[in-house]
Amino acid sequence: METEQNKNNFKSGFVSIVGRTNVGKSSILNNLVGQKIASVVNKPQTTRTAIRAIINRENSQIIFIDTPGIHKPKTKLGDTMVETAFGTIGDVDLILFVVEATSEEIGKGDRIILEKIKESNKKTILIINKIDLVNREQIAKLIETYKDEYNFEAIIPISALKKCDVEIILEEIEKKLNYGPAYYSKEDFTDQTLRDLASETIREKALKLLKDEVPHGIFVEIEKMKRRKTMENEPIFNIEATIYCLKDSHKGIIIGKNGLMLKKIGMYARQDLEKMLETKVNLKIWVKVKEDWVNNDNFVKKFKME
Ligand SMILES: Nc1nc2c(ncn2[C@@H]2O[C@H](COP(=O)(O)OP(=O)(O)OP(=O)(O)O)[C@@H](O)[C@H]2O)c(=O)[nH]1
Ligand SMILES: [Mg+2]
Repeated sequence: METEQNKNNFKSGFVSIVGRTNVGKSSILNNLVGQKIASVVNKPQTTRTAIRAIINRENSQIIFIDTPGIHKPKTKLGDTMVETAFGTIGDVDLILFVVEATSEEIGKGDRIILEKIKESNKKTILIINKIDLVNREQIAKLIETYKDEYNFEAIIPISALKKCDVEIILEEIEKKLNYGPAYYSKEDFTDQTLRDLASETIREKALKLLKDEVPHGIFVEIEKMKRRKTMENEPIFNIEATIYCLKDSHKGIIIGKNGLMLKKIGMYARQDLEKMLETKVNLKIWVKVKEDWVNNDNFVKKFKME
């Protein structure tokens, strides 16, 4: 079908960012969009759902899908996360396959993803991330290794921490996309609602501050989110949230001695939320136990792709 934009050489398409956990997928997405959409933490399994981000360029609209990292699932939540990530491969126009420059060879996890890509036969750009951590020879060797495996549209070594590197990715993607209309309004930059962004912000702070298995078992629900005016007629957001965790002992750790840990999580989250919402924020957080929710179908279904 020929549309108005088609005639004007407008391009569009869906691009899924896949890769093992912790390789830097969400960092790439945030830097591409120039807005913090997805949580970035130096711990595995940070991203839990497929998060869409929209980039509007002069002659194209690119919709990125950040996916949960591929890992060996140990819970029903883990199963759903991996299913979601692989599920996107079939649905998109192009895949960004992210691997770490520090890998000497193709590891087991990367191999599984590579095989899925081969099966799909989709156009794929290989991103070798974290090149700031290795020397040139190592990058060159990794490129050679991957070249023999698949007919990649391009192989781009980057550091997700550098803005100019991510620009190169956008140009390469635009070249490979088909002509098509803009699917989203030009003002949109994500499909995440304010509630999603608020709950992710709180979860990210908890992930960063908590240790061991505690952070992986938390789930943040926004109970209330309302903009109102203060007595001085200043706008303020009232946000009430609950952090669910797996066990009583975890609840104690999250609240911390004299409530200090919860205070810290709340303080850092509030700072980010105030920046994001551009108003003052009044944030209240409760902690509740929801035993073994990571294996509870009713809870886990919230993370399934719609
Ligand atoms: N040195 C270095 N660190 C990076 C780079 N890109 C990402 N990181 C770090 O790697 C860690 C993981 O980054 P994320 O973006 O959360 O990784 P992810 O692939 O989305 O992880 P999951 O959501 O758990 O699958 C964070 O601590 C980042 O700051 C990079 O280019 N260089
Ligand atoms: Mg992520």
